[in-house]
Amino acid sequence: MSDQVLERAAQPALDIDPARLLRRIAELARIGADTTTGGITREGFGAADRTARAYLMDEARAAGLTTAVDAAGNVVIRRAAAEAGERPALMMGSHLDTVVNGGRLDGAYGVLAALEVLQTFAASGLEPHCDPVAVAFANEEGALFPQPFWGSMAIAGRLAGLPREPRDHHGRPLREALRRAGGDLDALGTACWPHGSVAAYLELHVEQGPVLERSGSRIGVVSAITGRTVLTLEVRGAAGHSGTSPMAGRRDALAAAARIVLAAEHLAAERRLCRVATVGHIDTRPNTPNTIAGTVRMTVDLRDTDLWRLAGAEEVLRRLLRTIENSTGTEIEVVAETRSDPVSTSRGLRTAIEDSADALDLPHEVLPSGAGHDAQMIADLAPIGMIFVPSLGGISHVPQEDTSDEDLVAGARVLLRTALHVADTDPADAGYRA
Ligand code: HGY
Ligand code: MN
Ligand code: MN
Repeated sequence: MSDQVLERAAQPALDIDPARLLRRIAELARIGADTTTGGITREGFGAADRTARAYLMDEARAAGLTTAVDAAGNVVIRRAAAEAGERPALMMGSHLDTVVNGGRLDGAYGVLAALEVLQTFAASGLEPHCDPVAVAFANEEGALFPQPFWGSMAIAGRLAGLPREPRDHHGRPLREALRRAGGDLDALGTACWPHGSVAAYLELHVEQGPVLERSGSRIGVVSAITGRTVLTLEVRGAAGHSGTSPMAGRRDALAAAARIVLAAEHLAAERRLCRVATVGHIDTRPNTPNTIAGTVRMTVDLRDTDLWRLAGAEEVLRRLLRTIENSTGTEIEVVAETRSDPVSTSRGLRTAIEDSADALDLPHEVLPSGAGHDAQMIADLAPIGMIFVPSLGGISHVPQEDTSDEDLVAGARVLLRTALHVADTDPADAGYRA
């Protein structure tokens, strides 16, 4: 990293404002909070998610920045003076939506740290080679509308991977919910960023696992992000009276679904065909104690950093679905599927992140991400870099998800320094492209 950048980054003016960052994290955590469980629920394009987006845009505008919502519902924040497309963007961001009853940091931390870095840039009067931009990607989790990475897929131009008329888990169309969030399903193509428009993408995120806490590292330098296949299944059987229907001849959709749950677990845990496999969502109808289940809607989430292992596990699972269909007399249909390929981060950006951590005297280590992130979609457009901070207890997607304030601030300082390095490097000779 050039002395000039280091010297400038060391100046107090080029530090984030820790109190402002922590205040915003605390304020945002109140939106969608469940006071009984302590968890946060902001399902993508739901009411709480819209409130969170409005909060972010209010904070950005109060900071003198400009905000826009694209056709996919992504929130894009720029410095007031910057014109879109004038120079390649240094994109930073993450997501505001959460899983059901999730934590306060997954996604939200990265968005607010990106806002903090952008605001610090704007206040510094710097004229960087790249235009720093903060983005809150829409519907990363896919908790309500099962199209995870919706917003980042749109920005990356992966529209073919998105359904024409997306529906939520209850079959309700996305069109109206997207419009209420400021998007427009018919203009989705306008959300795509052209190739060459992004010089680099940086995402700061909580690790969501135990590695950094166990090793004592303060900063994680992400080497690769896991591949992921999510199949949404509809299991159709025959509802009936649980007392008068003989066992022989039943077409019990929930019994078939139970076999699918165990088959998915078995192919990862025992046969080790992929790293992990999870059925996290199951919705049985009519869901009454004395009626045999007629239909079940469920998701199977397969993950691996090796694309071939992931594809092989999916093939075995699909064959098992046919076997379960025959043995239970049900029909099992894959009604939606989303795939995200495993991606590697840019070596140059990993080095820039390591240099930033070293300059701040923060012990760091390189590790893969078992969680998926918007970064793996933006990897279609630009070199990506991901920075992790430790998760207390190594847990996430639960109300207890937490990270110390010191680590939250340290991560944002590493993001700032790395952003300064990238913004100071002429994209034409940017070594981080490797
Ligand atoms: O599920 C994931 O890996 C991420 O939290 N969206
Ligand atoms: Mn998540
Ligand atoms: Mn996340």
